[in-house]
Amino acid sequence: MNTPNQERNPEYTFKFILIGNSSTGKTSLLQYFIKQNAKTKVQQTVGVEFASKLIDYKGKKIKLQIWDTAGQERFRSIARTYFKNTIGAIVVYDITNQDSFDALDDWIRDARENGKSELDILVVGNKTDLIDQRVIDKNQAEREMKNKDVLYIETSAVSGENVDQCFQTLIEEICNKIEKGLIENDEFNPQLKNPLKQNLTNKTNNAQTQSQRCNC
Ligand SMILES: Nc1nc2c(ncn2[C@@H]2O[C@H](COP(=O)(O)OP(=O)(O)OP(=O)(O)O)[C@@H](O)[C@H]2O)c(=O)[nH]1
Ligand SMILES: [Mg+2]
Repeated sequence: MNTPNQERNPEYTFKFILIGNSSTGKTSLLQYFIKQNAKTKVQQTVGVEFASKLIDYKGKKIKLQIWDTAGQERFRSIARTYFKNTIGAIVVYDITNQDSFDALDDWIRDARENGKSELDILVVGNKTDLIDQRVIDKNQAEREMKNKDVLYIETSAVSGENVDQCFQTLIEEICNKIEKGLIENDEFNPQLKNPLKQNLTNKTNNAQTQSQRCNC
């Protein structure tokens, strides 16, 4: 269990963003990750939603701030404004939906154009529980994502398969880069960078989602 002090003073704070076509399961994946069970009714996201969770990674406390964007076209320009300071982008498609797979190039381009140069991108093929409806072959998807130089994982927000691993994969990748000195350590340690800002960011609650619009 996390103590109030650990909540206030995580070793790192990582900002992630969830993007991808509407109905691919971004909100469902986030809900599962936060609550550790499937949500029966999920509302289409309007604008952007926010969730925060404190993670233990190899003995380090890492605070994840996750922005869940709306996939509908009319919200796309809003989503682009949320890439500031984002270190991990999770691009979700639905393995039963060809259009959502075809749209990946656009979403990846958005992430690369609007995110930091160090931004790590993880593509997620969601809805693996719908085995009979799969239209995207797993091996083909893995090959294509390797060519695009992005990470790849398949998940189900209904069964929970690989949901934790999805976030874990990005955390691991980023921590490896920090260890190798490829990303500045203090970039994600607000205590080192700006103590005042740290106090402000820590006002978000752990493991709790809340709808809000924020341009931080
Ligand atoms: N079978 C199955 N259904 C899923 C899965 N993930 C999400 N869904 C369903 O797909 C629908 C869309 O899920 P959402 O989480 O709202 O999708 P979204 O990507 O957040 O959509 P927007 O907010 O419009 O961008 C809902 O009916 C979910 O219950 C999954 O892994 N398996
Ligand atoms: Mg949503």
